[in-house]
Amino acid sequence: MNVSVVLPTYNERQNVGVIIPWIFRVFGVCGIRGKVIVVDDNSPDGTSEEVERLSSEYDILLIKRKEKLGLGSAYIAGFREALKCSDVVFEMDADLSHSPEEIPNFLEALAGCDVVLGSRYVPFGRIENWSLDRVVISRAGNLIAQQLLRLRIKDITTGYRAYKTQVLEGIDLDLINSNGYAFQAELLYHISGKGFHITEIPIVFRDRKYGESKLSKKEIASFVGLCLSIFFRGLKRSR
Ligand SMILES: Nc1nc2c(ncn2[C@@H]2O[C@H](COP(=O)(O)OP(=O)(O)OP(=O)(O)O)[C@@H](O)[C@H]2O)c(=O)[nH]1
Ligand SMILES: [Mg+2]
Repeated sequence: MNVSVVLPTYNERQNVGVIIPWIFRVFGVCGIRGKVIVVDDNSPDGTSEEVERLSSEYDILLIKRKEKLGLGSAYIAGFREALKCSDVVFEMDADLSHSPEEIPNFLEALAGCDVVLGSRYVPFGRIENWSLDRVVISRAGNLIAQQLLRLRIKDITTGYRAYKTQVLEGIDLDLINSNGYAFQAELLYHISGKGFHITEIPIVFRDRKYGESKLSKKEIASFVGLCLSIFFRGLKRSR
């Protein structure tokens, strides 16, 4: 089984130096044949130079984009490459909020379903060190998405996920409109519409130590806008 981990990065120089070797350590211990696909948007802090340095040691594909084009389109660019060479595709934040140690748990759960979501909001899932306002924004975002998209999923906005390749092949990625954080919810909406089996497993989410969050008010507004537009108008789903 070939596994790809897609890591979108914007100003994550310090974090990639830790997370990439850590992912490959887990691959080694668990006997996983895997590669990391980094999608970097010309980070001014030199993230891509650090990734290039690491690629002399590890199996990394670096996709360099010219400017900050958004999280959603970064994932789609990474998925398109991953689909050429993988059976399983992971999404993971590069900022160490998601622990690579949990990769084997995702693979175990994936044996019985099509998509595994790393959930902060199922029993034994939790968040460490987040400020109250971040918890409230995340909880509210999930509540809004659950109601408006009619998804019975506890953590719709999680960015730690594993997909069987056929799931991403079965979705028309060109139909996804959201380019920012709303991408996660919109992709799940399409996946659940196709009837794929989605499972949530608990994860521990830790606040980033280095670098800054890219979650802006504009991103929050476009997330709410996506949920409302699906609720009122529906969205064309892939067939
Ligand atoms: N390529 C690319 N990566 C991005 C972009 N925006 C965010 N990312 C990356 O996507 C991942 C998640 O973004 P974060 O800023 O950590 O956002 P978050 O995890 O939702 O929020 P925090 O908990 O506050 O960090 C990180 O690895 C970011 O570097 C973007 O426009 N382009
Ligand atoms: Mg983060």
